[in-house]
Amino acid sequence: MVLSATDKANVHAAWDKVGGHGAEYGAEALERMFLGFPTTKTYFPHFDVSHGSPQVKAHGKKVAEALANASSHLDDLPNALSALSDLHAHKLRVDPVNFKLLSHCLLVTLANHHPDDFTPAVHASLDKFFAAVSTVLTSKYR
Ligand code: HNI
Repeated sequence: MVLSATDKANVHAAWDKVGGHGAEYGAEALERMFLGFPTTKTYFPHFDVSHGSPQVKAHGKKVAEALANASSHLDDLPNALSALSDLHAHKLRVDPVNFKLLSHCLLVTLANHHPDDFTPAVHASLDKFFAAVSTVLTSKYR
């Protein structure tokens, strides 16, 4: 997944817009994933996944921080996400299809909060970004 210079600029601009809302958006994306794709809940049997759950909020913050970190290391995602890649592949063993589901929910969440910024071009760049992150997080399975 190669991000062009324009894609990179779009990703940086989008993350600037997210600003201090990362944790909130992360939790919203997770809630959308759990509701829209209930099979994803099987990876979180130890979580209260109901609306407003403190566990979902805390996890949303972690996911958002990882994505913010990724967005500032677009030229070196494998290195920036190495530890998370080990975790998801070797310990959590999340089936790669689930990354597409979470990525979709992240896109919907961003579109919901920033409709005017979510142009087709920005949509495409963010989709490439999430696909690139997902590729790294699922790269150690095989
Ligand atoms: Ni994921 C833990 C980031 C996709 C299931 N995940 C984390 C952590 C981060 C993270 C950060 C916390 C690591 C730590 O504590 O050291 N996950 C991401 C990112 C993506 C992603 C950036 C993709 C964009 N994870 C997914 C998907 C699933 C998933 C698609 C399953 C549907 N992740 C988990 C589970 C944990 C987890 C399960 C452990 C949660 C816990 O706290 O027990």
